[in-house]
Amino acid sequence: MFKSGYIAILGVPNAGKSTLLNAILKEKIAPVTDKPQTTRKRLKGIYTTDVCQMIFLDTPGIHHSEKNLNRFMRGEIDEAIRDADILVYLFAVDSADPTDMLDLIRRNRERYPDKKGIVIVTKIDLPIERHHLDVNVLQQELSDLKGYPVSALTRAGLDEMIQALTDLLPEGPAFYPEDDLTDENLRDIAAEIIREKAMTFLHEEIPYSLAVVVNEFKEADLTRIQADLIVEHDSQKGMVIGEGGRMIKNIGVKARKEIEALLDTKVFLDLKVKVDKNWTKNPTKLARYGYRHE
Ligand SMILES: Nc1nc2c(ncn2[C@@H]2O[C@H](COP(=O)(O)OP(=O)(O)OP(=O)(O)O)[C@@H](O)[C@H]2O)c(=O)[nH]1
Ligand SMILES: [Mg+2]
Repeated sequence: MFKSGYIAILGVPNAGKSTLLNAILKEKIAPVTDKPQTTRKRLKGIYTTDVCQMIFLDTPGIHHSEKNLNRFMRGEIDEAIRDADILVYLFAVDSADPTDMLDLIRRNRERYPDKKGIVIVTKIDLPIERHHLDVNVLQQELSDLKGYPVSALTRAGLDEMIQALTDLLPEGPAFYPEDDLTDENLRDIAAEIIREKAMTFLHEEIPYSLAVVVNEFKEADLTRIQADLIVEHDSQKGMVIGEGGRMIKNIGVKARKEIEALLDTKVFLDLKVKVDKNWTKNPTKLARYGYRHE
């Protein structure tokens, strides 16, 4: 009996959702930074074994804000919940306040009483003085859900988690070829790699004002990629370019290396910085950068 299904990974910003997905796949397809709100769009990660196929949905972090971009991100979470057979509720040990997650779980239970759920506590590799999560509260509030501790960094507990998910999966066929890791195309993954590197190097509000557009993507022995880094205020442009162009150069070098590893070719990466005023607040502009629901 083969099993298959969709599994949404849900958690607050920075909980470690994307890192967990990359660890499950043993391949980096999801952007990860130390800053919250890295993931903006739902991302499929496909994990296939002899007995099952799990289609994981990495989601943006649960976060309240009335900005249009954040509204889009909340829509992405809602759609992932709707599509999922199993809901993975991810809590990081270093995060003390489970209120947002408990609210989400309550809402999901009312709306989708038949969906299965599982609690995963991650980042257990962190030193004990950084463990602020009150596991007793989770056990009281979520007594009907099984819980598993993991570390995406050391891979501790991952096999047990996969086994628990396998048990919960419904019977069904494989939806994707067994070698596929995602349905995302290389051009979009490259754009996310560039955004990830820019987010990592930049500070304050700039990471949240960035979009990346790939204008040219020609795969060859030397792959040619031209991309624009879009910011939303004139004052941000200079910060992204940096003194003497140093910032944009660093972003380019780091992104190029990772894209070369992904494509297994040499890459020529040309980055430009452009301003599109207040794009995060304007629905038409959001759609231009791929932040729209089909
Ligand atoms: N020590 C430790 N750090 C982790 C672990 N998993 C993730 N992190 C770190 O936590 C930070 C956030 O990780 P992400 O995977 O981007 O978190 P996320 O939940 O996807 O965040 P958003 O996309 O912003 O919602 C990064 O700095 C990761 O390196 C873990 O198991 N152990
Ligand atoms: Mg993420």
